[in-house]
Amino acid sequence: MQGTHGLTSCSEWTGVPLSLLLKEAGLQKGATWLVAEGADAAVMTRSIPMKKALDDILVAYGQNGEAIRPEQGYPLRLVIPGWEGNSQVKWLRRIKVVDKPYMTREETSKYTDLMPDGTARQFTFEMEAKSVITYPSAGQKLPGPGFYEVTGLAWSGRGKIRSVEVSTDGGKSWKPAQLQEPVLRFAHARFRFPWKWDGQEAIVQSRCTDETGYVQPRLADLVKIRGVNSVYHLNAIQSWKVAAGGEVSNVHA
Ligand SMILES: Nc1nc2c(c(=O)[nH]1)N[C@H]1C(S)=C(S)[C@@H](COP(=O)(O)O)O[C@H]1N2
Ligand SMILES: [Mo]
Repeated sequence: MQGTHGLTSCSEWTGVPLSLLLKEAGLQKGATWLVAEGADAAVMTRSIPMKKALDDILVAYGQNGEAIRPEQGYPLRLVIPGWEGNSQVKWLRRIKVVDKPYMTREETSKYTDLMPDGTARQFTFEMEAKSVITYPSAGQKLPGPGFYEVTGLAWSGRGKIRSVEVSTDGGKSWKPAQLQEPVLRFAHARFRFPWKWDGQEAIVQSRCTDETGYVQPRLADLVKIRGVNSVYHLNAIQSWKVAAGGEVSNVHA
Protein backbone atom coordinates (compact mmCIF):
# COMPACT_ATOMS: atom_id res chain seq x y z
CA MET A 1 0.00 0.00 0.00
CA GLN A 2 1.61 3.27 -1.07
CA GLY A 3 2.15 5.57 1.87
CA THR A 4 2.38 2.87 4.44
CA HIS A 5 6.15 2.38 4.15
CA GLY A 6 7.22 2.24 7.69
CA LEU A 7 5.37 1.16 10.71
CA THR A 8 6.50 -2.43 11.09
CA SER A 9 4.03 -2.48 13.92
CA CYS A 10 2.73 -6.02 14.21
CA SER A 11 6.09 -7.23 15.51
CA GLU A 12 7.71 -7.66 18.87
CA TRP A 13 11.36 -6.79 18.48
CA THR A 14 14.33 -7.87 20.59
CA GLY A 15 17.60 -5.99 20.42
CA VAL A 16 20.03 -3.56 21.96
CA PRO A 17 19.22 0.15 22.23
CA LEU A 18 21.42 1.99 19.75
CA SER A 19 21.93 4.67 22.42
CA LEU A 20 23.68 2.06 24.61
CA LEU A 21 26.07 1.06 21.81
CA LEU A 22 26.85 4.70 21.06
CA LYS A 23 27.49 5.51 24.72
CA GLU A 24 29.75 2.46 25.10
CA ALA A 25 31.67 3.47 21.97
CA GLY A 26 31.92 7.09 23.14
CA LEU A 27 30.69 10.02 21.09
CA GLN A 28 32.93 12.89 20.07
CA LYS A 29 31.88 16.53 19.88
CA GLY A 30 30.09 17.24 16.62
CA ALA A 31 28.70 13.72 16.37
CA THR A 32 25.31 14.82 15.08
CA TRP A 33 24.41 12.16 12.53
CA LEU A 34 25.13 8.56 11.78
CA VAL A 35 25.22 6.59 8.58
CA ALA A 36 23.77 3.08 8.66
CA GLU A 37 24.80 0.67 5.93
CA GLY A 38 23.22 -2.59 4.82
CA ALA A 39 25.10 -5.67 3.55
CA ASP A 40 22.68 -6.34 0.69
CA ALA A 41 23.76 -6.03 -2.95
CA ALA A 42 22.25 -2.53 -3.03
CA VAL A 43 24.25 -1.51 0.07
CA MET A 44 21.20 0.40 1.22
CA THR A 45 22.50 3.31 3.30
CA ARG A 46 20.67 6.00 5.25
CA SER A 47 21.68 9.00 7.37
CA ILE A 48 20.01 9.26 10.76
CA PRO A 49 20.11 12.22 13.15
CA MET A 50 21.89 11.52 16.45
CA LYS A 51 18.90 12.87 18.42
CA LYS A 52 16.74 9.96 17.25
CA ALA A 53 19.62 7.49 17.60
CA LEU A 54 19.95 8.45 21.29
CA ASP A 55 16.19 8.28 21.77
CA ASP A 56 14.46 5.04 20.78
CA ILE A 57 16.24 3.25 17.91
CA LEU A 58 16.78 -0.46 18.43
CA VAL A 59 19.53 -2.60 16.88
CA ALA A 60 17.38 -5.69 16.60
CA TYR A 61 18.36 -9.34 16.36
CA GLY A 62 15.00 -10.91 17.19
CA GLN A 63 11.46 -10.61 15.91
CA ASN A 64 8.45 -12.30 17.47
CA GLY A 65 10.56 -14.61 19.64
CA GLU A 66 12.96 -15.91 17.00
CA ALA A 67 16.00 -14.66 15.10
CA ILE A 68 15.07 -12.05 12.51
CA ARG A 69 14.25 -13.90 9.29
CA PRO A 70 16.57 -13.46 6.30
CA GLU A 71 14.13 -11.29 4.35
CA GLN A 72 13.58 -9.07 7.40
CA GLY A 73 17.28 -8.32 7.85
CA TYR A 74 19.08 -11.25 9.56
CA PRO A 75 21.27 -11.05 11.57
CA LEU A 76 20.84 -7.38 12.55
CA ARG A 77 18.67 -4.46 11.55
CA LEU A 78 17.56 -1.07 12.77
CA VAL A 79 14.05 -0.63 14.13
CA ILE A 80 13.14 3.05 14.20
CA PRO A 81 9.73 3.60 15.81
CA GLY A 82 7.41 5.83 13.83
CA TRP A 83 9.80 6.41 10.95
CA GLU A 84 9.51 5.44 7.30
CA GLY A 85 10.37 1.84 6.48
CA ASN A 86 13.23 2.75 4.21
CA SER A 87 15.28 4.22 7.06
CA GLN A 88 15.16 0.90 8.95
CA VAL A 89 18.34 -0.56 7.48
CA LYS A 90 18.30 -4.35 7.29
CA TRP A 91 21.34 -6.69 7.13
CA LEU A 92 23.10 -3.93 9.05
CA ARG A 93 26.87 -4.15 8.62
CA ARG A 94 28.16 -0.72 9.61
CA ILE A 95 27.24 2.34 11.63
CA LYS A 96 29.45 5.36 11.11
CA VAL A 97 29.14 8.40 13.37
CA VAL A 98 29.40 11.60 11.33
CA ASP A 99 28.72 15.34 11.45
CA LYS A 100 26.19 15.70 8.63
CA PRO A 101 23.77 13.71 6.49
CA TYR A 102 25.58 11.92 3.67
CA MET A 103 22.92 12.45 0.99
CA THR A 104 22.78 8.83 -0.10
CA ARG A 105 20.75 7.60 -3.06
CA GLU A 106 17.69 6.57 -1.08
CA GLU A 107 17.51 9.83 0.87
CA THR A 108 17.98 12.09 -2.14
CA SER A 109 16.56 10.68 -5.36
CA LYS A 110 13.96 8.51 -3.65
CA TYR A 111 12.65 9.26 -0.17
CA THR A 112 13.07 13.03 -0.45
CA ASP A 113 9.87 14.76 -1.59
CA LEU A 114 10.25 17.00 -4.62
CA MET A 115 8.20 20.14 -3.91
CA PRO A 116 6.37 22.21 -6.57
CA ASP A 117 9.10 24.91 -6.55
CA GLY A 118 11.78 22.35 -7.37
CA THR A 119 13.29 22.21 -3.90
CA ALA A 120 13.36 19.04 -1.85
CA ARG A 121 11.64 18.46 1.46
CA GLN A 122 14.35 16.96 3.66
CA PHE A 123 13.83 14.76 5.49
CA THR A 124 10.47 13.07 5.79
CA PHE A 125 11.43 10.61 8.49
CA GLU A 126 8.24 10.50 10.55
CA MET A 127 5.20 8.83 9.06
CA GLU A 128 2.40 11.38 9.32
CA ALA A 129 -1.01 10.19 10.45
CA LYS A 130 -2.93 8.08 7.97
CA SER A 131 -5.99 5.89 7.95
CA VAL A 132 -7.64 3.72 5.37
CA ILE A 133 -10.96 1.90 5.18
CA THR A 134 -10.32 -1.77 4.41
CA TYR A 135 -14.00 -2.72 4.15
CA PRO A 136 -15.52 -1.71 1.86
CA SER A 137 -12.48 -1.05 -0.35
CA ALA A 138 -11.49 -1.28 -4.02
CA GLY A 139 -12.15 -4.60 -5.70
CA GLN A 140 -14.86 -5.63 -3.25
CA LYS A 141 -18.59 -5.71 -3.95
CA LEU A 142 -21.41 -5.03 -1.52
CA PRO A 143 -24.17 -7.58 -2.10
CA GLY A 144 -27.01 -5.08 -1.73
CA PRO A 145 -28.50 -2.28 0.35
CA GLY A 146 -28.51 -2.85 4.09
CA PHE A 147 -26.41 -2.70 7.23
CA TYR A 148 -22.61 -2.78 6.99
CA GLU A 149 -19.78 -2.50 9.45
CA VAL A 150 -17.17 -0.22 7.90
CA THR A 151 -13.72 -1.26 9.18
CA GLY A 152 -10.21 0.07 8.74
CA LEU A 153 -6.80 0.93 10.15
CA ALA A 154 -5.21 4.16 11.38
CA TRP A 155 -1.66 4.92 12.48
CA SER A 156 0.76 7.76 13.15
CA GLY A 157 4.52 8.02 13.37
CA ARG A 158 4.07 10.82 15.89
CA GLY A 159 2.42 8.70 18.53
CA LYS A 160 -1.04 7.41 19.33
CA ILE A 161 -4.15 7.71 17.24
CA ARG A 162 -6.62 9.86 19.16
CA SER A 163 -9.69 9.54 16.95
CA VAL A 164 -11.01 8.45 13.57
CA GLU A 165 -14.01 9.84 11.73
CA VAL A 166 -15.84 8.31 8.79
CA SER A 167 -17.73 10.03 5.98
CA THR A 168 -20.11 8.22 3.63
CA ASP A 169 -20.98 11.32 1.58
CA GLY A 170 -17.62 12.25 0.09
CA GLY A 171 -16.47 14.37 3.03
CA LYS A 172 -19.55 16.60 3.43
CA SER A 173 -20.23 15.22 6.89
CA TRP A 174 -18.14 13.22 9.36
CA LYS A 175 -19.11 10.99 12.25
CA PRO A 176 -16.88 9.44 14.91
CA ALA A 177 -15.77 5.85 14.38
CA GLN A 178 -15.06 3.51 17.27
CA LEU A 179 -11.44 2.62 18.05
CA GLN A 180 -10.66 -0.92 19.06
CA GLU A 181 -8.30 -1.40 22.02
CA PRO A 182 -5.40 -1.58 22.35
CA VAL A 183 -4.45 1.75 20.77
CA LEU A 184 -0.66 1.91 20.98
CA ARG A 185 1.95 4.46 19.93
CA PHE A 186 3.14 3.97 16.32
CA ALA A 187 0.96 0.89 15.90
CA HIS A 188 -1.99 0.27 13.61
CA ALA A 189 -5.26 1.00 15.42
CA ARG A 190 -8.41 -0.72 14.22
CA PHE A 191 -11.61 1.25 13.82
CA ARG A 192 -15.21 0.39 12.98
CA PHE A 193 -18.29 2.32 12.00
CA PRO A 194 -21.89 1.16 11.52
CA TRP A 195 -23.39 2.16 8.16
CA LYS A 196 -26.77 1.62 6.61
CA TRP A 197 -26.23 1.72 2.86
CA ASP A 198 -29.29 2.84 0.93
CA GLY A 199 -28.07 1.38 -2.36
CA GLN A 200 -27.20 4.78 -3.89
CA GLU A 201 -23.70 5.66 -5.10
CA ALA A 202 -21.60 6.71 -2.12
CA ILE A 203 -18.03 7.87 -1.41
CA VAL A 204 -16.65 6.48 1.84
CA GLN A 205 -13.64 8.01 3.57
CA SER A 206 -11.84 7.92 6.90
CA ARG A 207 -9.91 10.71 8.60
CA CYS A 208 -7.73 10.26 11.66
CA THR A 209 -6.28 12.62 14.25
CA ASP A 210 -3.23 11.69 16.28
CA GLU A 211 -2.34 12.63 19.85
CA THR A 212 -0.43 15.71 18.69
CA GLY A 213 -3.65 17.07 17.16
CA TYR A 214 -2.43 16.49 13.58
CA VAL A 215 -5.39 15.79 11.29
CA GLN A 216 -5.00 13.58 8.20
CA PRO A 217 -5.32 15.95 5.22
CA ARG A 218 -7.62 15.81 2.18
CA LEU A 219 -5.79 14.80 -1.00
CA ALA A 220 -6.43 18.22 -2.61
CA ASP A 221 -5.00 20.01 0.43
CA LEU A 222 -1.88 17.83 0.49
CA VAL A 223 -1.33 18.33 -3.26
CA LYS A 224 -1.70 22.12 -2.79
CA ILE A 225 1.36 22.07 -0.55
CA ARG A 226 3.42 19.14 -1.84
CA GLY A 227 2.51 19.20 -5.53
CA VAL A 228 2.27 16.01 -7.57
CA ASN A 229 5.92 14.93 -7.62
CA SER A 230 5.97 13.64 -4.10
CA VAL A 231 4.29 10.25 -3.86
CA TYR A 232 6.45 8.38 -1.35
CA HIS A 233 4.79 9.96 1.66
CA LEU A 234 1.17 10.07 0.61
CA ASN A 235 -0.91 10.17 3.79
CA ALA A 236 -4.00 11.88 2.38
CA ILE A 237 -7.57 10.73 2.97
CA GLN A 238 -8.38 7.69 0.82
CA SER A 239 -11.72 7.71 -1.00
CA TRP A 240 -13.60 4.61 -2.11
CA LYS A 241 -16.61 4.85 -4.40
CA VAL A 242 -19.42 2.41 -3.79
CA ALA A 243 -21.38 2.24 -7.06
CA ALA A 244 -25.15 1.69 -7.09
CA GLY A 245 -24.44 -1.92 -8.08
CA GLY A 246 -22.21 -2.37 -5.01
CA GLU A 247 -18.83 -2.40 -6.82
CA VAL A 248 -16.13 -0.54 -4.89
CA SER A 249 -13.35 1.40 -6.63
CA ASN A 250 -10.54 3.83 -5.96
CA VAL A 251 -11.40 7.50 -6.68
CA HIS A 252 -9.89 10.94 -6.08
CA ALA A 253 -12.50 12.87 -4.15
N1 LIG B 1 19.70 -3.06 3.62
C1 LIG B 1 18.45 -2.77 3.25
N2 LIG B 1 17.58 -2.34 4.20
C2 LIG B 1 16.31 -2.03 3.87
C3 LIG B 1 15.87 -2.12 2.52
C4 LIG B 1 16.81 -2.54 1.54
O1 LIG B 1 16.51 -2.64 0.35
N3 LIG B 1 18.08 -2.87 1.95
N4 LIG B 1 14.57 -1.75 2.22
C5 LIG B 1 13.94 -0.78 3.14
C6 LIG B 1 12.54 -0.53 2.86
S1 LIG B 1 12.18 0.41 1.49
C7 LIG B 1 11.54 -0.96 3.71
S2 LIG B 1 9.91 -0.55 3.44
C8 LIG B 1 11.85 -1.82 4.88
C9 LIG B 1 10.97 -3.07 4.92
O2 LIG B 1 11.18 -3.76 6.10
P1 LIG B 1 10.41 -5.14 6.40
O3 LIG B 1 11.06 -6.22 5.59
O4 LIG B 1 10.55 -5.35 7.87
O5 LIG B 1 8.99 -4.92 6.00
O6 LIG B 1 13.20 -2.20 4.92
C10 LIG B 1 14.12 -1.18 4.60
N5 LIG B 1 15.46 -1.62 4.86
MO1 LIG C 1 9.78 0.63 1.32
